[in-house]
Amino acid sequence: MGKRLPRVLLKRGPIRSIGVVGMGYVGIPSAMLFADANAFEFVWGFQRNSGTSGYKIDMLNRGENPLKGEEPGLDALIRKVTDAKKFKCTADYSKIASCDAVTVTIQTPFADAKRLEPNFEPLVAGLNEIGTHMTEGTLVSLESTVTPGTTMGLARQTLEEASGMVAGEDFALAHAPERVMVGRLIRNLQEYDRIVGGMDAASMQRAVELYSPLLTLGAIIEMSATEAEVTKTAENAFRDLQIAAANELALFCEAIGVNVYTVRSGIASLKGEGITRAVLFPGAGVGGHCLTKDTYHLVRGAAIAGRASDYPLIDNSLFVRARAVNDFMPTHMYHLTVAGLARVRKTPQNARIAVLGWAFIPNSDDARNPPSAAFRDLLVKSGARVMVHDPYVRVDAAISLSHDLEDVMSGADAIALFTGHDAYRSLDASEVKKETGHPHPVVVDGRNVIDPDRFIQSGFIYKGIGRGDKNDHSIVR
Ligand code: SAJ
Repeated sequence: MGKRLPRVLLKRGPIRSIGVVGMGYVGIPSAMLFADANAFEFVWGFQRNSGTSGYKIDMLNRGENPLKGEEPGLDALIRKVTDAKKFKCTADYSKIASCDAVTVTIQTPFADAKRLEPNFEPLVAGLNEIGTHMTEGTLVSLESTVTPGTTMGLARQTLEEASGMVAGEDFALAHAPERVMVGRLIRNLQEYDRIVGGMDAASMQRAVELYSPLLTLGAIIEMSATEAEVTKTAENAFRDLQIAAANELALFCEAIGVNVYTVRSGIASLKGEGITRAVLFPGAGVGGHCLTKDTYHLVRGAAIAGRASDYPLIDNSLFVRARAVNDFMPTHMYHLTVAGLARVRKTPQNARIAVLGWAFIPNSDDARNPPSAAFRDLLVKSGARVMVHDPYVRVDAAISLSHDLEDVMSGADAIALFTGHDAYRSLDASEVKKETGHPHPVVVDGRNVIDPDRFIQSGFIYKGIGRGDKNDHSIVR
């Protein structure tokens, strides 16, 4: 740790003004919570005035919430802190000069996950702006999910080059990954433990001063910046791995003709001191913005660290294998659909297929990396006509996405359930069959939302992920 930084921070005094760079799902709620904290005087929200997201600047300054979907407490909080003149959104990065602490909440998608190529461009652009305008004694805290080694590598270099200052001497640097989830952004920021990775003791102390006022139930967990990066990416890689294990078990149960859900509850009955079997749920695939990329960030970390070790090469990584299992599930849904159609001597060619669910999680409009997309593409390639329904996602002619469920199911030779929206749990088998107009339509359940026997008794050809006990049922004429 540099000797100079503690003195510089002492001279600067306590954190009073904060800058949050990137007004998205992470930046907006955290900026509002910082602004609402008595410990701080003012918060600048920085947003590039780009064609796609510049509109957020005026919305936020009018006290309006630019995020879609239900976020309890957020609308009121935005109005409260803007009325109290404790928050302002701007595209003018020079205001960073007045910030004692700057948090970076810029997205880090993968340009090409298969080649492990992340797109760090927006992040580097943001870091350059911060470096250009920040002043001595500023704390920069990276919240974006990054490849382990980025904070102490790329981020540190970019900030030092742009500012002409030295991290750990002239300014403090930390990584404090976000754990927000759509639908509970505010609650998560207040109640989840906060991993804080300072590059040195002074940076750590400064970051603890910044984040402590946000926490109600959550506690601060201190570690190094790189350990914080590994924690964040690994916690999602582990979730993806657990889902992949459930998916592989489901495929196995189909292969030997048993019900995976019976097996799952059997496994879950093994309880006791220190015994865990977190069997998650098999399904039609893994979508979203976190699990689909964080494994690749994690694994890439070993490559850029460049240390000789026994760590498996990328294609041997268990985590990357798990990604492949989860990415196979939409293809498995396609195979189940083809097998179902074959039972009534149909093929996907010219068939009309209804996809129920485009959002990647139930009862949400979040359609980032939807597993349904891969399924739809396979069917279109096989000459099928695909209609999509989702009650939450915006209507989209390009993928024939409609909010009219009857219309989407009308004439369908097969219906594939991709998202576990509550609306689909109450589908009435005979009603649905009437909508399709076929004596033996196919139904493929990717999220265990319907009762197989009800649909089989109504004359459907049923296929379900993990339902080896039902998938070869006799057809009820
Ligand atoms: N999924 C399954 N089986 C399961 C659980 C999920 O197939 O048992 C699928 C979902 O259908 C979805 C995908 O996986 O397509 C991702 O679902 P998710 O519940 O993991 O939701 P995410 O992607 O929003 O994950 C976020 C993560 N949060 C952060 O990165 C801050 C993750 O760490 C959380 O564990 C997760 O939310 C959560 O638990 O809600």
